[in-house]
Amino acid sequence: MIEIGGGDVAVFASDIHLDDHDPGTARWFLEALAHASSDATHVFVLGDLFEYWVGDDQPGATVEAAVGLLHALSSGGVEVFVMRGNRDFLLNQGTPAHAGVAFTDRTGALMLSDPTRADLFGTPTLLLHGDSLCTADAAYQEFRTLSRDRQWQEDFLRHSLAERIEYAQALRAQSERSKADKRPEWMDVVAEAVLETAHTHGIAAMIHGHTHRPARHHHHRADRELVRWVLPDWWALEDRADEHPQRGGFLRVSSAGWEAIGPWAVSLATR
Ligand code: LP5
Ligand code: MN
Repeated sequence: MIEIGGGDVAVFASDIHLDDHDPGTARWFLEALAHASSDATHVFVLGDLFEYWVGDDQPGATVEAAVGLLHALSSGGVEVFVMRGNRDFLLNQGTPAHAGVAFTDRTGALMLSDPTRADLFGTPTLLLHGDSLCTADAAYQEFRTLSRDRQWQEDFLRHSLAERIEYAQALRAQSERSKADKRPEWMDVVAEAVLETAHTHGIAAMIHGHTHRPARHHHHRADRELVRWVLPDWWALEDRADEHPQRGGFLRVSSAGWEAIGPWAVSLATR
């Protein structure tokens, strides 16, 4: 189990969806992460760092920039943890034809299982991407089961890079189409799943992303109290940031407490 305490400073982010199609967000996030990590001992990315990931040979300037920053952080002594999300579940899974270096070797990051239990200054906490809690979205859960199957992944990774990129883009388009037919509540966590997961893991706090509904929730049931932090997604929005103050930011956990930093802190404070 991961233990954070004493003089540690942990910084959490998720759902950045980095890709060359949106260099503004990439620049904003990488600068913000470098700044937020200046006194951090631990950095956690809880899934969907990338818009999609077709294998560790994934090309692109944005990938290079992100890898460069994570490497700089880890070589500077920060412990960097990366969890796979529903977009980048193939991170660090290898590619049969690729002689390049694995994501963890290039970045010095460690992959985190979903979920992972962590002790944060004495609070037993579960770290997740969040998609596993969206149990009302049956079509997605079916896809999730399939795409996390190692044999399925190996078969996919045997295709050429160009073919994998084509499949990924087709699947992204399919995802956008299928979301248009889904009720909004299907794309959020199910309270029962949250409480059941909390009970199974015996935790008092949860940190996840994925739903794009940043918040700090309090769940109560019988003998259990749970604080659930939902991290914000990132989207630069150029000049419309005022319309979406909840976009972007980190959760920072230190001996001073649990604190939202960045744009989303404003919307949390006004709740
Ligand atoms: O990502 P987002 O926010 O749009 O929506 C997610 C769920 N969608 C996904 C799919 C990702 O967007 C695409 C991931 C690209 C990965 C690239 C590498 C692997 C490529 C493999 C190519 C075969 O996760 C969406 C949820 C939403 O979150 C909210 O929780 O609703 O779920 C879906 O849209 C899934 C559909 O409901 C079901 C799709 C079935 C497609 C089955 C294809 C199986 C194999 C296809 C072979 C070509
Ligand atoms: Mn996600």
